[in-house]
Amino acid sequence: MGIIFKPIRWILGQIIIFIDWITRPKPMQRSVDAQTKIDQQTKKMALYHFKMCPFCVKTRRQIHRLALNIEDRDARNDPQWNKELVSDGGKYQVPCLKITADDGSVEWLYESTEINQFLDEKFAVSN
Ligand SMILES: N[C@@H](CCC(=O)N[C@@H](CS)C(=O)NCC(=O)O)C(=O)O
Repeated sequence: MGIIFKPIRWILGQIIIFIDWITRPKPMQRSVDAQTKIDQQTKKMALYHFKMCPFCVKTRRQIHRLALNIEDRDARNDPQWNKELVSDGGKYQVPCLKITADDGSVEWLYESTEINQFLDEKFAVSN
């Protein structure tokens, strides 16, 4: 069965990536100072994702729309990120946003809707 579903999944993934690419929202604009401040905060975040997962596309679009510089970590193909997601995050599910607080404590936020809401509440204001 995998021999049939794998190529179908791959083709669907490519279509999703293409549609995402041609319909990308315009990133929001901020002052240089505001963007620098936000870059400092997002330096402590990382998005564990799969390239072709529709839920990850949804979150990556939000990151793009909010003009956030958040490191992408491919949890499907990179064994380091795969292992870290499962052992530290608690489960093999993407997207997952790793958020490291100033005191060093770490939160692993799962669910695309929750991640998008978190980012929106934190970064949608432009100044
Ligand atoms: N409700 C979740 C669904 C996420 C989901 O189903 N992700 C899939 C990839 S598209 C996953 O992590 N699958 C794990 C696996 O392939 O084992 C969300 O909105 O984030």
